[in-house]
Amino acid sequence: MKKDITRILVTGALGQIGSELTAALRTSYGADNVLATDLKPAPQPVLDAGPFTQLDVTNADEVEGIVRAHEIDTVFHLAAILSATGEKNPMLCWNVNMNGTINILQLGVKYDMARVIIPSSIAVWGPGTPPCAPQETALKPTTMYGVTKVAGEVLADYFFLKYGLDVRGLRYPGIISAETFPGGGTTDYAVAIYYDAVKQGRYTCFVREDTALPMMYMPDCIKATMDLAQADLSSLKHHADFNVGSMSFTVKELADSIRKVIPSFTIEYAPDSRQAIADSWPNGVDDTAARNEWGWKPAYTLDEMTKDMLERLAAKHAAGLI
Ligand code: NAD
Ligand code: AKB
Repeated sequence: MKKDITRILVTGALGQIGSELTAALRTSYGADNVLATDLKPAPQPVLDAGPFTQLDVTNADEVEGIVRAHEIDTVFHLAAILSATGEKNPMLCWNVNMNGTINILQLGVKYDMARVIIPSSIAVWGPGTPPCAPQETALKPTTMYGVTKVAGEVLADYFFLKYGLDVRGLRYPGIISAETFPGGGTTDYAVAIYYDAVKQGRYTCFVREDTALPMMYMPDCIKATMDLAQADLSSLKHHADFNVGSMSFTVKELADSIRKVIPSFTIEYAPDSRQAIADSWPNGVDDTAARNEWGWKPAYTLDEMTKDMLERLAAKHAAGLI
């Protein structure tokens, strides 16, 4: 039976997804019931918005102290090292992603938690994956980040089978947002392009113009995460590895979408080491299981996202915030 979510811990809460997910969770569950944590210290606006504690997820004792002191029954575990940073420092990626995850899972069992949510990624796939990645297919990533995401999914499913811990996870595509700049991923170009379009009217892209990857706008990412967390356990056949799709586009199509709003926008290409990572991932995902098991349905199209992103970033630019 599904248990109620009441006292929430968010790890990695200052990151791209955490900064917006924390706010959404506070709206749904009450500001004082959502403890935001991160390795980094929080700036004043974050401290003003609700409870925050600095926390290193690789330190099991420190995490347990927080779980006990705040009577945590649910964790949204977002602390991680992403693909591009992970290739620069693979052992850091292994340490944070694997030890952070096992610490959270073990505490989930020890404190009989209602739910543990651990995001996965399209990085679980590698070369040879069908262009539209099926729910069930070989997982052979060629990045350390991908290795940790595959291991994290398998570990989480093991904790469900062995201990009955209600762990859930989604394979996010590249997430696009205007609130917090992404932290060291390969899909960061799909965010940076909007910032540079607004600030300079041009962008130099670190992957080729024909690079096509699955992407999702942040409001859909937040909705997917909150909806999966609240889904009926009895309707779930999958647990930690749901494919979730929204849109897929090439960089050229993305630039064309921006030109519908900023006709003078120009783009150049200077592919770097992140091209190989992008080339190892599929172009799209089949998310039939998420649609059937918990009703997943994205809302935004590419052009709707572009309009919203450019409006938000233009307002931030005008206010001197970017
Ligand atoms: P991010 O890099 O923006 O944020 C991660 C946060 O974790 C950072 O604020 C960082 O300070 C923190 N952190 C790093 N090491 C830590 C440690 N030892 N202890 C505590 N905190 C630590 O990442 P994000 O984009 O917000 O990603 C959140 C989750 O979603 C990750 O699991 C990531 O793999 C997954 N994901 C993200 C995307 C995306 O496009 N953003 C796509 C697929 C999957
Ligand atoms: C990255 O590029 O590393 C992330 C991801 C797709 O997991 N955005």
